Amino acid sequence: MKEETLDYEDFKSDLSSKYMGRSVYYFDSIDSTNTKAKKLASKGAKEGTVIISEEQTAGRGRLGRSWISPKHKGLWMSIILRPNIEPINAVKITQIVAAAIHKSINCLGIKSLIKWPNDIVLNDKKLCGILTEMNAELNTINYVVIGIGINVNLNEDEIPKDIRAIATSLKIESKDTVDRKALLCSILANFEIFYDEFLKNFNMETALKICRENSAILGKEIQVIKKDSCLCAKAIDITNDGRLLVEYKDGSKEYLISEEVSVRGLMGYI
Ligand code: BT5
Repeated sequence: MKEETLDYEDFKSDLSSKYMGRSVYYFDSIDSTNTKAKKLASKGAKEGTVIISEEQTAGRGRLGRSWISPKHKGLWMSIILRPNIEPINAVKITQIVAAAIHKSINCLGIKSLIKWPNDIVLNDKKLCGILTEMNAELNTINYVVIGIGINVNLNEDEIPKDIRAIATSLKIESKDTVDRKALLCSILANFEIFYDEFLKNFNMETALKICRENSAILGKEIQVIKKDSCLCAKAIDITNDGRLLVEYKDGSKEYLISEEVSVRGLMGYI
């Protein structure tokens, strides 16, 4: 049986967005869609351009970590954005993307949660990771690349043993194969709506509401992992500008910025 593919011709008739995903670079295999997106963005690729690949041979996570991306099993893609905002505000886009992905997954009847800053989780395991990268001058953004990796139809034996305890897929959890094309179109459409709302008046209320109401960590004890430290804290709130407010055991509070930290539950991944 021929594998379902994610070339633009395969999904354009199902896509309702105006510009998100209307210019698509499609690959059967690539090292990393984010790396390719950055190259294309620096050559002038326009806002909403999507780079999508059936597999990645060197998929990247944050802080030099790797992202496994087996062929035809997931959504491995990057979106090029050119927001006219201060560079400091670019991190907010990660929350907007997370909300859009969450909404699309929920529409499938699958109840995922958002783990600030960049994961979507299901049954305490990671289903999706977001990697936001930016090229900017002091006051202007040249481009932002949003990398999205969603484990869609991986079977358990297709997840490497060393991350099997912390990773899952939509298929594993729902016990059903999921239509990647429909999910892709839904994410692009939802993201365009939230992103436009954000650009119009810096309003990310809809996205933040989704992130707060479906948070995997708010109200819970978590570990705040920085370069040289790991402290226990309670996750209190996600602020209007997308930072995580935590309270440490000694009563002191801190607003965390996504690039600086990882958070974990006290027991296992969440
Ligand atoms: C992330 O990093 O979660 C961001 C992942 C972004 C991947 C997309 S795919 C398309 C685009 N092109 C790229 O090259 N990247 C983006 P981080 O929070 O650092 O999590 C990475 C960690 O997640 C790894 O160290 C593993 O423990 C785990 N991991 C690796 N592959 C995974 C997978 N497929 N599913 C779940 N967990 C995974």
